Amino acid sequence: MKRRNFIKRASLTGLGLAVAPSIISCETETEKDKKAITTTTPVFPIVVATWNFKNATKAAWEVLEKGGASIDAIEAGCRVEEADLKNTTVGNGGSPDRDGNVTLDACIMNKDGGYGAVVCMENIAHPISVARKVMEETPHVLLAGKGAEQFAVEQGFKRENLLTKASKKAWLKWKEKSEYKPIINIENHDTIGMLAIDKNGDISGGCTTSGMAYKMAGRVGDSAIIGSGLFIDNSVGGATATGMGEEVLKTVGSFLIVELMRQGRTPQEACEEGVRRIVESNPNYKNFQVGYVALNKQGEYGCYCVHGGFGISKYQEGKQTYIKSNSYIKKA
Ligand code: SD4
Repeated sequence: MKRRNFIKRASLTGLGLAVAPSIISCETETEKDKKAITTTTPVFPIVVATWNFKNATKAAWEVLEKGGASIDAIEAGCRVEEADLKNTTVGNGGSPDRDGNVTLDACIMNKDGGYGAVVCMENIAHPISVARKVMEETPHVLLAGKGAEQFAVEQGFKRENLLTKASKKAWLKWKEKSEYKPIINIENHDTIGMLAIDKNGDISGGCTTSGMAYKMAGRVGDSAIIGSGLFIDNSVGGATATGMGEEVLKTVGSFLIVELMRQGRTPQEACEEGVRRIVESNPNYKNFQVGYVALNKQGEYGCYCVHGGFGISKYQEGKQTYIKSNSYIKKA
């Protein structure tokens, strides 16, 4: 029987491209095994995000390039989308629920396993920053609704109306029929999930959304829920999700992907397995989209989705790239 090694991947220290893999094995690894592992060259800093969020990844990259911490890069990047009035699924300009109220969900995780989140929060344009305050300034991890808004105001955030003219017009049009039928890659799929590794090799992540357009009042999706829309483990890597939140929640998708990477899968293999778990237990899978992106501590990334049409933006070595994701169902 082939011997299996149990490997804890590198805790990377030092700046830039430094490689300092530590291998913890409960059996003796062969010289060949050692070589296979130690030849992996991490390339960071790096930032990846769901969809083609060029401006967001650029803002994050600018922080990373100067030697900034990954948590600061994540906050800066996510804020770009939250402020973009044309993005109707994140922050200011997000589509409202069926009653016309814009309710936002966001979470952030840092290199130390810290987690902060807000769900169903109204009138505050930058939930990612409020989530960070929850993580750093309170003994809690998750604030909801009015309490989250009250906390944000106490922290100095401004109350503002997030329902733009365009979003209101679209909502009034939707109300004429009040049908809720997701259209793949169109209805709600601009949620930003972002993962970044800084020059020290530390990973952080964030995810921010207004959720499904015209959702039921009080509905909360996966994006702000630890392990579902986002999970970070600084000894392994991170994963984040976009798409039909209910499906991600039921399979605890991001946590699953990070655990699979811990067991030795590549980010690509782990994302594919995350999607497979969803489609194999849900005969309705042709009717919704879910997309994952994952990043391990070596700076290797992967992405996968149910339907074609999803992709990720990446900034690495001073260059921005859009990467089209492979999908479980091939695009017709
Ligand atoms: C949600 N996952 O609220 C979010 C929606 C989304 O791209 O990701 N849209 O279910």
